[in-house]
Amino acid sequence: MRIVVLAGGIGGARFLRGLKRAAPEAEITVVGNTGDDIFLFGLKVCPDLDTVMYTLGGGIDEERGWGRADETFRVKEELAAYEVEPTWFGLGDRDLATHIVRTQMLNAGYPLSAVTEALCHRWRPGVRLIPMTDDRVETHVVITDERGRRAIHFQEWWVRLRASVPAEAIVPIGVEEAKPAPGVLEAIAEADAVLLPPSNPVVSVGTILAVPGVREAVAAKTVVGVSPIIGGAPVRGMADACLAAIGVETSARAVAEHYGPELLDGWLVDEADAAVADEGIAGIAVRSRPLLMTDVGAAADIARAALELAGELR
Ligand code: FO1
Repeated sequence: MRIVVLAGGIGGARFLRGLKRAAPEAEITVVGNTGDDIFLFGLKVCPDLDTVMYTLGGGIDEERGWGRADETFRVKEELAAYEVEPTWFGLGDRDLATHIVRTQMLNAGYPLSAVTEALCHRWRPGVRLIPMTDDRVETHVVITDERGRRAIHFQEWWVRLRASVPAEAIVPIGVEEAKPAPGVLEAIAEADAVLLPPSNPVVSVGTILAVPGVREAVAAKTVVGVSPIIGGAPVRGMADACLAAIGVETSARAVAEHYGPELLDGWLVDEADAAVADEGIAGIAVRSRPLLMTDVGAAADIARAALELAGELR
């Protein structure tokens, strides 16, 4: 069975760990979000690609959900001692090696997809991880604060501000000119199912779908999504702040309607939102079941349910 997953960071990575257990024989291709990428100290940092690679490769810091296990922050401390900014982004010493290797390869002319493949030779995530595009896309957020109305990098809004200042607009800069990375459209076309994990529907899944050609390719397939919202709140992260920015209510129903029946064929909601399954959503088959990924087994059960629903709908 060939499965394609459009994944962002922590939620997507944890879902993928369950999917691997639920479908050990499946050929899984992950199309990773790169809108969160940021250049820091001359290095290209790819948070969502690294979170998937480390989580599936066994190198993730389980408690944080991002960055490396057994991490130290000596370089970060030294940079702060020089008073260089930004001091608000936690680049660990082990993690820096990934960004140094990535940046070296990019500077040597390798596309991000080739770099990601090379990094995965070490981590062996057990899936094919492809960035959504090899072109530069960077999500920026428009806010108004004491310095007036301005655009800041998504990571500054997310990490330094903790999304505490309303996002007036969320703009994936460069996405209109971006091309799907080699293999992305082919993997989607050959897939038996495309799964939308409980990643951020705006800045992760939404950004991947915004790469020209991707949404149309995905919409042609059997697509099942897993709600990132349970009982009106995101399980983790600040998807509510992102949904508010685009005028979408933070609910399992609203996110499915936002994706739309032309994209989604099936939608899993938590038992807290069973009413959505009872009432139904036009054009989308809704099922309710526990959606908290409390451990790998729970994530595997959710992934299995998503695959079963996809099988019903194919
Ligand atoms: N998230 C934080 O909340 N604080 C951090 O200091 C931080 C550092 C960081 C470093 C590398 C990396 O790959 C991810 C990191 N993240 C941090 C998470 C990151 O902001 C998010 O994973 C995504 O961009 C949103 O999904």
